[in-house]
Amino acid sequence: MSLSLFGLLALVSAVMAQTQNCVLEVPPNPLTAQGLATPYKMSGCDQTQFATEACFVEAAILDPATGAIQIYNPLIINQNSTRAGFDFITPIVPTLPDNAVVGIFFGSNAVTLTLTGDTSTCVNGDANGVFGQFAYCNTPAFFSAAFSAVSSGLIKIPPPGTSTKGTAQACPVTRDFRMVDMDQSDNVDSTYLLINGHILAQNTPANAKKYSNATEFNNGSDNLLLNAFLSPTLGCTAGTFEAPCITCASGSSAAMALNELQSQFFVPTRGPALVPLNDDFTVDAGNNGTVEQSLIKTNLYRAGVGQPQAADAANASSVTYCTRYAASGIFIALNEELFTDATSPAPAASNNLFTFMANRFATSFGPVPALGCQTIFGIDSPVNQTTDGNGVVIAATINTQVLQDILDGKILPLGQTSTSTSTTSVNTVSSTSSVSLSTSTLLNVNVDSTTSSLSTSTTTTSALSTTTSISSTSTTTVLVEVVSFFIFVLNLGGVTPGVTGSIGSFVVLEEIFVDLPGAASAACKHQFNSCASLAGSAFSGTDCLNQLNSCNGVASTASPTASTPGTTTATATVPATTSSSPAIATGAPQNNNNADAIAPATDASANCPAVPPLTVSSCTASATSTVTVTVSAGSGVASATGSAHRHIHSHLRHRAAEALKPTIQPHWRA
Ligand SMILES: *[C@@H]1O[C@H](CO)[C@@H](O)[C@H](O)[C@H]1NC(C)=O
Ligand SMILES: *[C@@H]1O[C@H](CO)[C@@H](O)[C@H](O)[C@H]1NC(C)=O
Ligand SMILES: *[C@@H]1O[C@H](CO)[C@@H](O)[C@H](O)[C@H]1NC(C)=O
Ligand SMILES: *[C@@H]1O[C@H](CO)[C@@H](O)[C@H](O)[C@H]1NC(C)=O
Ligand SMILES: *[C@@H]1O[C@H](CO)[C@@H](O)[C@H](O)[C@H]1NC(C)=O
Ligand SMILES: CC(=O)N[C@H]1CO[C@H](CO)[C@@H](O)[C@@H]1O
Repeated sequence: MSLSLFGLLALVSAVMAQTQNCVLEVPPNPLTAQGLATPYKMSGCDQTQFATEACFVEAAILDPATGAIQIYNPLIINQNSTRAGFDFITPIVPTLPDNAVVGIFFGSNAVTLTLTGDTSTCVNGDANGVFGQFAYCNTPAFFSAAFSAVSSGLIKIPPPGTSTKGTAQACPVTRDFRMVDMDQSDNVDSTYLLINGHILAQNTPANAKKYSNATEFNNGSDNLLLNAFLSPTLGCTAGTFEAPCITCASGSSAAMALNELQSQFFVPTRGPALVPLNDDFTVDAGNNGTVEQSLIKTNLYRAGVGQPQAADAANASSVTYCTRYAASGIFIALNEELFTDATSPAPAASNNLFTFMANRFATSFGPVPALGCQTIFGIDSPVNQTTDGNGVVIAATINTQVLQDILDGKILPLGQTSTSTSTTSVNTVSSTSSVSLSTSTLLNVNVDSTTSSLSTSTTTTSALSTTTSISSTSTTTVLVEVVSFFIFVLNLGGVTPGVTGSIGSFVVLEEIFVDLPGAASAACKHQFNSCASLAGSAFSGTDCLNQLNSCNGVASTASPTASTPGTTTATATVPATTSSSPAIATGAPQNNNNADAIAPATDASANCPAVPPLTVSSCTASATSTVTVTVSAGSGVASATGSAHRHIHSHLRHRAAEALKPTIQPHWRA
């Protein structure tokens, strides 16, 4: 079985000017057992041409009562009755639990995939074009239900763990900058059988046994790369997350839904790699053959793979993504010896796992239609590749110094200069990112001032201890003003979003609730999701869960005693370490006219160890309203990009709402 990668294949295909545009007819009621067991019909492409034209469907089925997940791969056949691949073996019918929540993911080896048929729950792009090789049906609902099941303890996700070979390293997950490619999170693990060259079938254990001479085909994916190559090579197989699968020869399978879930709750140290604006699946083609970035399309894509929405373009920044992506080349170089001894996933392209990874990174880091990182930084390829007479990469040298300089902010995007004066800009950005963690998912929080020591904000300067060390320390004070009927003071991963509105109609973000406990509980859930999206090395999903439980406790008794919400100034969002209890930021109500709804401030001293990748070297909290955190950047963390200030105003709410609209009313390309 050979393997290549969707994105790279897309690139190659684009270069070769192939035009396989597949149209896949979604059967009626695709989320039911019968719909799942009805073959999807392909036109425009030939499903038997696996490497260049096949498409793949992968459903994740959740039982919300038990948390059980099963994977099921609907079959695809050719619509054209005179073609091989029109004949098929009747699909096996899955057993769905009551209230099953079904999400369906699509992957394709062709250039584009467009869905037709019963697409009422499906999204395959925005009004300006399809994603390309990816589409989904109902997966936002799947992830929402799955996140709840994780929060209530029904789903247990195995931790990815630490590698047992080579140097000890955190095992990669799919949202890891060390292993993403030019279009992350586009992978399904589906495999199918082609029997006697013309009959298509699911790769069920029975079919696999009966037709042992059939051709098994799969789509190349980051999942396969991770599960079949990187994990074994690094000694990381203990953390593989699989689920039962009746359409998989072995009876169980990894899956896109599982990879994204694991990534959600075990966030890599450098932060999660989330679909950015420069992902080639989320750009739109401009009129002149230009490529135009689209926040809407990026957010549509993210919604389909369980990733948080980006509040603004800065939150899906290609510069930030490219900066962090530099870590990949360093990771590959670090593991050169280990990877050189491992099999190449694509022998026709590279002779071992090291040259494969180096080539894949170089291509992805390269010019548009890849991520365009090289162009952003104005550098030559950081990878020097040597090929043999057949074009197979047989050696590679990675310029890790250049990559480290990008990570360290010493190499800046073209046209950008550091704005720092006496303190380092590295810390400015680090500070900013710790701030944006708390604000961008909490859109109706008014951030009064999020300042670094470079700031002139009068609100916070009194609380700042001036930075003296030029090299690596700065002080950040974060003041968040929350207008809310409900204040909950534990802030691990961010404050609870405000509950506003008026009695009888409480608003949390864009949702309306009749009663305050219901609204407060929704606020708790948002905080949990934010917490969970950050959970990883600094604090665990369990910490988030504990926080959620105590938040729900306070929420259940919340009652407004005033007709207008109170204003509370609170916060620092510095995650605690795994071993400690959730970080506590003191909330000191300033305008506390609804004391009943405000939980008592429990602790004046914030518990503030590390924000990955920052190290907290001192931390003091006053009993009033500010927490002062001194952080120092870890090595190779941030670049000198962005500004030290981040003001999130209420209009962002509307922008976010706009951005979300297409999720509700997907547009389809004719
Ligand atoms: C159907 O398949 C046959 C045989 O490959 C081909 O000649 C014909 O053009 C196809 N028809 C359509 C509509 O694609
Ligand atoms: C594959 O196996 C089937 C059933 O055992 C047999 O009928 C068929 O001829 C075989 N095909 C090939 C190409 O060997
Ligand atoms: C193509 O690009 C040129 C130069 O940027 C611009 O003047 C022109 O209007 C564009 N054409 C279209 C159809 O967008
Ligand atoms: C975007 O916001 C999320 C939280 O919603 C945060 O985790 C992430 O670091 C932000 N990313 C960027 C690039 O600002
Ligand atoms: C790439 O390798 C070749 C052969 O070793 C060498 O001549 C060349 O200078 C290298 N290029 C870069 C950019 O390192
Ligand atoms: C893109 C990709 O990996 N395509 C592969 C799908 O599976 C077939 C059969 O294993 C391979 O030949 C393709 O290369």
